[in-house]
Amino acid sequence: SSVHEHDRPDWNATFIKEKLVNYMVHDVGKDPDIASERDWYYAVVYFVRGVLSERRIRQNRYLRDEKGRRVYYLSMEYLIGRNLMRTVLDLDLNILLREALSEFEQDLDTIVACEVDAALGNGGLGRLAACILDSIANQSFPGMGYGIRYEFGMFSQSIEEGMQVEHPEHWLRHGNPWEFEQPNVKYRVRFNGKILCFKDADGNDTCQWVDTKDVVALAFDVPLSGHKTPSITNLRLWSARATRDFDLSYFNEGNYVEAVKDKAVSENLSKVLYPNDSTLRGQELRLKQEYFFVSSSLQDIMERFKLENGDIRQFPKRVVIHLNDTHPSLAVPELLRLFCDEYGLEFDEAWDLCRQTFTYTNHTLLPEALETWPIAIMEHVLPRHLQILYKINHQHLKEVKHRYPGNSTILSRMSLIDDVSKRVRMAHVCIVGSYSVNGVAELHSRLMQAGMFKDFKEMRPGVFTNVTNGIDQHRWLNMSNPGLSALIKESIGDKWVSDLPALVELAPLADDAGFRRQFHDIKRANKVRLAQLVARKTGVELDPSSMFDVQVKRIHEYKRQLLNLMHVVTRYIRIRDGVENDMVPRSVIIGGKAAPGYHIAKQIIRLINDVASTINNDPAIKGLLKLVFLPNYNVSKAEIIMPGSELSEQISTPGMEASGTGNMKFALNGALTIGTLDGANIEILEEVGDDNIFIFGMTADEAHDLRAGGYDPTLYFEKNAELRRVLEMIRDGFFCPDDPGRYSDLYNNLLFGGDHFLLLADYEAYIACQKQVEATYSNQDRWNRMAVLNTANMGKFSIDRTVRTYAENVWKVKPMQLKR
Ligand code: DL6
Repeated sequence: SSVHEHDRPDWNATFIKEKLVNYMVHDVGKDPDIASERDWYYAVVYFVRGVLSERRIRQNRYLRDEKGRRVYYLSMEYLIGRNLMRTVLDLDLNILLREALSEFEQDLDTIVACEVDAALGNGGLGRLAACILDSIANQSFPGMGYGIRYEFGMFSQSIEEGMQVEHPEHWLRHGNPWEFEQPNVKYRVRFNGKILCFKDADGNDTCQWVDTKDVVALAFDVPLSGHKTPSITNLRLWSARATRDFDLSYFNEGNYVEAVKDKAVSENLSKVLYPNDSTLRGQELRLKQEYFFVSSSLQDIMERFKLENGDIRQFPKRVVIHLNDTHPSLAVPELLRLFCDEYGLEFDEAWDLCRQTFTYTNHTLLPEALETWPIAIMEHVLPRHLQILYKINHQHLKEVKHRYPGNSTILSRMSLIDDVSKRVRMAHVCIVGSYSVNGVAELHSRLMQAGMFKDFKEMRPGVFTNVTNGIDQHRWLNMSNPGLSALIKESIGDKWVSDLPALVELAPLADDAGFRRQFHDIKRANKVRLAQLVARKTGVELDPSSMFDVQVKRIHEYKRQLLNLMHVVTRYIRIRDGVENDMVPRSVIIGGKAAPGYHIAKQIIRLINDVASTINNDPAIKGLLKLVFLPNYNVSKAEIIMPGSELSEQISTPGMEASGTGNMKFALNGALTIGTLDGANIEILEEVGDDNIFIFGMTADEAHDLRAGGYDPTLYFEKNAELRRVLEMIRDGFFCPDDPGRYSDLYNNLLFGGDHFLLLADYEAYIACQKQVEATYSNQDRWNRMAVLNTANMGKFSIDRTVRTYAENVWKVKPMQLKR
């Protein structure tokens, strides 16, 4: 049957108005005359979702017929944020919708703000995954994403008495109008049980996994639009259900409560996103979540493959499965299990097929972020997978021995199993199971190959590569900065919206005083918008003529929010001492969530708030300095923050931030970066040139050498009186006189805990660099020129380039665009 194509060029506001009334009456169930803004939000989403659904169905038919190679993106996190405005722009409905809605006295911007952020991710890794799906659609690659439909996404953060308080985010409270529940797409996922191994009738060794405890995975589809293309990307999210809503045996025994309890336990699997971005302690529930997600996704991929191709040996020709970090690493033993136990392939052949199927991205070098699972837990939860992992390891170590005969050190270093801690190293599983392994920025990929994966690189050099991250310009400029986008379109046209490198045509305009003035005025208006947000959320009034200096990201020691704070305190001291009356007025905005169990990160938030209330209430400051912690940083806040920022703080310890993507968003919106030679900052420097960025401190190699030579933070402390004063004020409770010992742990950690993140070593260079920033800001013409050149030179950081690189070099898939 033909799926009627609604997205026709002859649409007009009357047609859309009728559609909206239909959706309001038939799907929302409300009278349009008295419908609320939220009701209108639902009606509008149902309408655009309908268009996407038609496209999804037509696209799936096309892909089924064409039988091309497809990529499946497996990620435990997707930090999507709000979806409506971006979709409206993609479908080119902005003007028509506004017109249609005005007939009901409704305003699209107000309606868009009714959307709750879909926060199914922690930070950079989840946001990248969302951008990648968008770009797969933009460029019509045949691919889709799989994830978990967490009932509780990333917690929402409030600040109470200066401290972070976490609140559960029940984002599905009012339902999710974007999703399609697929009651017929469900799979059984097995846990626990035992393994029976025997010889079958032909004398082959066979294993059966029996007496398992099962859960059902139910699919929900969220179609994501591409920009002005009929292609979409489907995101399939799994929700856990009990195998039977009420276990009959309990029910027959009259034990109703036990039956309900069992159901609740099963459904816990998709209940909550783990709110840690770089440490995952080996909790059994997390392992079960990972397997739940991997098993259902692979069963679904297999189903689709079988529908299109009967020969399992062709699997890698048609299917590439991308592992977004190690979180989906169980896909490796699971696919092998399916090949051997369900399809009867021999181990060697099955392993060969697996290794032609997977690709893996590493997102961090922090050792504590590398997932390992205790063998004891694996044995209990996934006994068959542990057996398979042992078998893979046996095969792998045979290859290692062959390459390095008699070298037992390398053997134990490269093993999938850490024999000392008795844990499975999931990154090793991903590397041996994949035909491509990449880092996310040049430096990160180099350090990864020279450091933690060095042995693997030596053994399989062709497998390792780099794919520098990118961002989605549709969201991060076209949608969230309408003022600047309009100016750019007036000046150089709109090619950049789908081809970001075209922004370079702006570069000559950096020398045009009139253009710079317009650019500046737009920034100013965006600063006012940001100041309003800050005032609404914190009560602190920022002066839009002060410099907006912003650091927003997860709170982590390696990201060095504390170094930022040390600069603020330094300036505070100088102002109070009367040595800095010519200072450029500055508003420092910091935002980000701390993992709930990360004590030091929470102390950092508290200290920011203590310092803020001291400074902001000190009349001696005379408007020269303000500090504010903006609570509950999330995607929709970022959309206001990025356009309104002037200075972007990217000050991680060199060698520790894999890439960063916030750094790209700020620069695209004309903020200048103050940063270290870390992650993608280095590539931003290459693009904008060293005249247009503020770089300070050491390189990753120097940082490494400093540590190797026996870094002693107290030497820096002794040498620098100003630094000493800053740290002593923090230690002695200057900012918290009622509880003076509050920050002694932070102080001790820096001075006597080794200062692993090298704050003291970088302090002086950072303060000097901040002075340079100010000198530049005093010359607004120069600053604006630099800002324009930042926007103009961000072409490289489009997610479309990132995804194209994956498609061509890693996934080996080609665009398949459906005809309109
Ligand atoms: O690749 C996306 C993003 C990078 O931009 C950040 O630099 C990096 O910190 C982040 N990594 C994680 C690691 N989590 N785990 N595992 O979020 O990835």
